[in-house]
Amino acid sequence: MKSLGRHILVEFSNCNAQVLNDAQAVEEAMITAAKTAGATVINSTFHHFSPWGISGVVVIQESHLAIHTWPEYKYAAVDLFTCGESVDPWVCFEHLKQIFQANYSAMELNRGSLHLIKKSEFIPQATRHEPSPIHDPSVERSVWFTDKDENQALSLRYNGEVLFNEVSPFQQVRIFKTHAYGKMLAINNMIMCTERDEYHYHEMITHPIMQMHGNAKNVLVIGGGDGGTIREIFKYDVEKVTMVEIDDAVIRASKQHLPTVASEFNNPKLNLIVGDGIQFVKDAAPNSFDVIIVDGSDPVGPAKGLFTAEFYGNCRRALKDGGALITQGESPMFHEETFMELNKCLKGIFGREQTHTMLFHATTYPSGMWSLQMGVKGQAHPVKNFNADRARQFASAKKLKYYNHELHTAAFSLPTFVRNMLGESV
Ligand code: SPD
Repeated sequence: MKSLGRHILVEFSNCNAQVLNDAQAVEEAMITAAKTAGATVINSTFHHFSPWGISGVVVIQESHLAIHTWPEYKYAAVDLFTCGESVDPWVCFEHLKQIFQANYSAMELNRGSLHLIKKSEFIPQATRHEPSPIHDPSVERSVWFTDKDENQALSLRYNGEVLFNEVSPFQQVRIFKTHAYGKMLAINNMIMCTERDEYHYHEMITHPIMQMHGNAKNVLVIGGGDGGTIREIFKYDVEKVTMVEIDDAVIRASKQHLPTVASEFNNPKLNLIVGDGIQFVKDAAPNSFDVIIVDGSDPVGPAKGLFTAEFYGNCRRALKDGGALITQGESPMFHEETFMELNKCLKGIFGREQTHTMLFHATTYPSGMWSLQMGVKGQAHPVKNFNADRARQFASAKKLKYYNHELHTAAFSLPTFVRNMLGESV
């Protein structure tokens, strides 16, 4: 033995980009590479970056395998380091080369060359009596889903399994089982909802506008494919709810894995249309709806058109007089620009005095501070025309968990920096 360890540095190029962006596949490839070479896997940690890229380490009894991927360059940087003579790191290399369908260049370094270092007597101050436990990697797997922009992120740990994974014609729809928040729906690399905190969003996008209106019978939902918003609407005595969701995969994923969210799809008052909500409001008859709820994703992919003046102009036309619209309004901390532009757009369509902004705690959206923005067709005001007693009784009768009559008013009270962002006087 000439050295303590062998270290192979590998440049994998021209790889399969989809594989390099699939945390589960990369982790499996790395673990299998280690096992194929006869290494003993202790645990692994993989982190999925948003919008793409993966970092991960597999710790083995004989040292470690590490990777970072850049799918957009079809490139992965890989370190394969093994101590002793029992494991050949080139076996790991061969396995990964095949899985990534990669070209490569690689170099091997001897680490701890025995020409340079000598063994001395080492008497540890504390002796380990028990050998380190070797964990079952399926129990210890530690993979992170990250919703991020270039500078900020929110990450949730999940167990490495993807319960639903479909690339629809519009987007990638996935369900993960997270450790802290139960099952989670993600679209592309953005968190849409989790079992543990979905009610924050769904109660707040529904009840303030429904309580303000007071007698909504005909409601339109654009998006909302997980079903959480219609679940809340059906707590009212409505006559008809039309929901237009562009992506059937979101509905199927939610029905299959989020049954407490997708609980009202069989309601006979639901008119479910799988289609384009933007086109739907363009074609909608004027003065049709009491309330429109835009429960869309962030402004990328098919949701981009939900952030335009044309769309909100059509929505206003489709509202009855006295009706109102609410839309998920992004975050003043995470999507500052979109938040402000949307507000400007709504003020242009509905009027300055008829546009209102709410904030609530979205614990699994990056920054945790999320907005909902409302446009009113008429003179109703969400705080001044609000019947607190009726809202209190409703929230209590329906056992709501986030919304209550006091929060209704509080949600429209904005921090000074947000008012300044929106050009509203303090
Ligand atoms: N960044 C997340 C914004 C998501 C808004 N829609 C969530 C869908 C929940 N029904």
